[in-house]
Amino acid sequence: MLIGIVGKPSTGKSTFFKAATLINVEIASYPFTTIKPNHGTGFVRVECVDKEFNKQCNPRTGYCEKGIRYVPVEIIDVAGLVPGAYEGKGLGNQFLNDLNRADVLIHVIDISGSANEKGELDKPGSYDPANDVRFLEIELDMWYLGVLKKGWNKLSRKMNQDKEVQISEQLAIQLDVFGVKPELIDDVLEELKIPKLDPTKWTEEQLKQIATELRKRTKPILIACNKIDIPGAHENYERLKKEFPNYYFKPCSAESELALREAAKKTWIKYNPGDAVFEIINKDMNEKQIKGLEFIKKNVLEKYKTTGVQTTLDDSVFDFLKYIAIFPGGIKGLGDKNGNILPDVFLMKPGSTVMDFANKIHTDLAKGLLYAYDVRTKMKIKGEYRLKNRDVIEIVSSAK
Ligand SMILES: Nc1nc2c(ncn2[C@@H]2O[C@H](COP(=O)(O)OP(=O)(O)O)[C@@H](O)[C@H]2O)c(=O)[nH]1
Ligand SMILES: [Mg+2]
Repeated sequence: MLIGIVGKPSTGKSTFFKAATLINVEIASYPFTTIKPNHGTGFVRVECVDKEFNKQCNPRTGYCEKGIRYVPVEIIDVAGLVPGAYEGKGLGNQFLNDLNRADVLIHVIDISGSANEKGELDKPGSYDPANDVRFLEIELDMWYLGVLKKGWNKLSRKMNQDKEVQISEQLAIQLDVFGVKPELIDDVLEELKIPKLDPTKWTEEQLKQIATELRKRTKPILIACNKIDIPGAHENYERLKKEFPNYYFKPCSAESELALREAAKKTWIKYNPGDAVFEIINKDMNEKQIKGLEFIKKNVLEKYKTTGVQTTLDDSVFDFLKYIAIFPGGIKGLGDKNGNILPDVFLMKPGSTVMDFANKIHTDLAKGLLYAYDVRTKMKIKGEYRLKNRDVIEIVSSAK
């Protein structure tokens, strides 16, 4: 699972990334601070199953707080994209390629309208963030189109000579960097009603439609409306929701989330990422620090119930990609050989089966798969059983 943080410069991508990972990265009020992508581990929240078994879990990775399991996910923060990125503007091609493997994108926009199209900061309200919503999609779609068309002439000639060449297979090879499979191409062609028989006759417009549809399916976008703490931002947020009714918008203040997580790390406050409240536990903070926290409470948490960072990450994995969280466990006990209770949680694609789960743990386990147990019901289930979110599964295999 790889979540890509994207957008033009100065919208707060690195702040979002740092808040999510607590990795020290450069944050600055001038464009192109980030050139090399930042890679790190963030977390998504899953309701832990341990209390159903009256147990306390001991996570090997991530952590569990108040019954909520924070499961690791990979996050990448790429350099800011500017219009024309797909043609190489502002090193755009290179930055786009950093996103090849991303499963889902969080588009961080400056909803206060302070950053112009190049990411230069000005007064709030000086720029319309609606432009950014359109611009990013165009860049991504054109990027896909570019890859799709690379070698198109050669491919056309090949298909003219050999009628047996399967277009979906050929395109999938070309689009392999995005993880596009032949079945996905078949699906898209069917939906767009584009005949597979003679691809050499496809028009430029049809190629564009194909690129756009493949991009949508392999790089879905959530929009984090960042800097919601700035006056005037809320009005922009409400307006954009009306202007783009089918889009996902989440009010967000990455700077607030970062401040809260850092304060929690210093044990000044108790705060669990994603929560609507925090509690001050260290009374020795100075006046400025207390004022800062009060600002966040009043202008972000009380208004929106979350800073938006954690919720957007959760929604990207569970609402958008519809992933499910699976807990390995045994019917005779939930511990591993070291006595750790429910040490792991696996994030799996929708539709995953017991066999897929066994494969994810170890290919040998899958090869020798006999059956599995649904640990809650203690029922035996087969390899082809489709897993549900928060299933607890024991694999029984002839492999040691
Ligand atoms: N008011 C406000 N400023 C923010 C927020 N997030 C980031 N910023 C500021 O926006 C500027 C650009 O941030 P940065 O994370 O470097 O942006 P990037 O270029 O998109 O990576 C910095 O001055 C940040 O402090 C936010 O939630 N609220
Ligand atoms: Mg940055």
